[in-house]
Amino acid sequence: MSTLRGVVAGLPQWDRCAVMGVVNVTPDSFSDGGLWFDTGAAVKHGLELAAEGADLVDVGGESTRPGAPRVDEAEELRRVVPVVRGLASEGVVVSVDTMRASVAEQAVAAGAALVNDVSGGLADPAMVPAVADAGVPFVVMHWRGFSEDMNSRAVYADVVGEVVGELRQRMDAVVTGGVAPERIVIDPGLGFAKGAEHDLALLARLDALRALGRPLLVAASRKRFLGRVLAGADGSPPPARERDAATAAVSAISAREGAWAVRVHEVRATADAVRVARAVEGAAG
Ligand code: PMM
Repeated sequence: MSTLRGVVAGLPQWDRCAVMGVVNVTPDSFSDGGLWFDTGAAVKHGLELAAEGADLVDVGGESTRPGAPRVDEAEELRRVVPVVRGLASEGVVVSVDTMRASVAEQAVAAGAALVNDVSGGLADPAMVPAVADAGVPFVVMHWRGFSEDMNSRAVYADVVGEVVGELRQRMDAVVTGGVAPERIVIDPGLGFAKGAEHDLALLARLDALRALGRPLLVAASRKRFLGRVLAGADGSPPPARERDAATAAVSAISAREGAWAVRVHEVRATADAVRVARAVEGAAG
């Protein structure tokens, strides 16, 4: 089974697709902004996600919704570090969602086991050396620029080929920068400089991403492309918080296609989905 999904050095090994629950300590994330903005509420929510079946909890302090402005460094540290410390001290495997080396370093010092950088190390030149020094796993996501203007970069002749090629370049650069290859996780970056048709094309070809040879994280939760898929006859998408059943469907598909982990806001349904996928896998012998 581990050959199907791959192994990430420095993290526990699960016998199925892992579930990463999301805690956004932000006032403005697109689906849950403001809900867990206070440290105590954020830690409580992370513990609830773990109790519901999250194998890892991803803590972020900067919204990356399309058009979002950047948060200031001191504010990001203030949001993220105490939540990471609170969850790690309770035994939760914590991932820190940040584009800043300083936040990654302080989060690792507070107990984070994984650095999840949506820019794949491009936003902050100090990130790759910091992760290499810390010796922790690193999520390298496909990224073409900051959220403020990323939609204008959603131009592809061959989205699967271009995303795979750009991710390969980032993986090479990250390894050259000193991060051990066995600590790298890759991620197609659904919704980042991508339209709905691009996200769906990537989900249809997870095999091409897996061929990069590293464990694959799929983060589809509540994203715009699901709004498009679920839109009513008048074309209006359901609100983000009504996309959880669709998210769990993507989790089942991703798990069946060999994803190492799925990143979701609502854990319960996805925890079931990955277990069903595991059971079907087991029945195939
Ligand atoms: N998407 C968001 C935030 N962090 N991390 C990874 N690795 N991959 C993603 O696709 C990703 C991410 C944006 O979604 P949110 O605002 O709902 O957290």
